[in-house]
Amino acid sequence: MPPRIILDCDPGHDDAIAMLLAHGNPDIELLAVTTVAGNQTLEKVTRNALAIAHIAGITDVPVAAGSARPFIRTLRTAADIHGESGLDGPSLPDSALELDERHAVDLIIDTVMKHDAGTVTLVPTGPLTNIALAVRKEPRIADRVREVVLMGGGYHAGNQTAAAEFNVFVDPEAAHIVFNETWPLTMVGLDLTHQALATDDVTNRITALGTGPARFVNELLGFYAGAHQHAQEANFPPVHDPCAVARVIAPSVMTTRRAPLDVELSGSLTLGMTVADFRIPPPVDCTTSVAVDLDTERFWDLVIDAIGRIGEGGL
Ligand code: PIR
Ligand code: CA
Repeated sequence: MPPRIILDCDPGHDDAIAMLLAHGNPDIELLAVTTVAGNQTLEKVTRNALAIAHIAGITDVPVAAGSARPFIRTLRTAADIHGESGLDGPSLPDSALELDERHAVDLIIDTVMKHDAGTVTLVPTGPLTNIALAVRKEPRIADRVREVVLMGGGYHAGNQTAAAEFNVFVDPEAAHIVFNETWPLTMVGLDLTHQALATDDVTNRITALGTGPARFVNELLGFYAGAHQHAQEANFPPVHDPCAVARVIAPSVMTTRRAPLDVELSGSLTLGMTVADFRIPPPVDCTTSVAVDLDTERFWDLVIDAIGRIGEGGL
């Protein structure tokens, strides 16, 4: 049976590509898409999620809106990278799809509880507000999910501050809850995702697919690359979020290292930093890991193959 995931996201250019990978790859089952404020406001990222689902023809997967702000802190968005809409670049269709009526937290809980224990993996690619709320509301999900494979954090440098990655920095208290739960957790952080660069070869291969969804992805990557060029003087932008999905589809696409993890909540320079304890050996009961090395070629093969399989998408 293919692994099943719930994608909790804040689309977001790379979140959009994570959705396409999860939908187009035959070796994973996308059970639900839930949204959280992060890259843009909840209203905007939710509209974006529905537009992406429309373009890709994701019609049989519930999409639910979740938390509009972090637990304690004021919402910070990433408009410098993702634009005013959260998904600047392509023109977005008015989606023919409707939102699930449930709050994202309830959709996550319902989905995990109705499937067999150990079969559902949570894949958060935005701030961790919904996931933290879900496990507080229904603590039984901690034993029931197979694993949490999240894009966030890093063990070597930040992107929002010197020490902190955006998703963790936006809602560090939520991240603290998620990282300290009993569920197995893999942190696919910046150390890994900065190996997933959208090079010219990647965009050329996507262009060659010649489909509507492929054009959509390249319009996304065009804006996203320009924003990184402007903000960070980076030649090719890191495409973070599909890395977490790829890890669930094909675990050997990256190497990982077991290490205890925690989230800094009080440092004046290090708020939102994820701290990995690399002293060896790791404690025998350690169930957290960090992603280290990406098989870049295989990763892009997975992404491009999935976009190809979506064909013209649509409804
Ligand atoms: C935020 C992001 C990406 C780049 C910047 N500079 C800020 C978003 C992506 O959607 C990804 O989930 C994560 N947050 C990377 O920090
Ligand atoms: Ca994201």
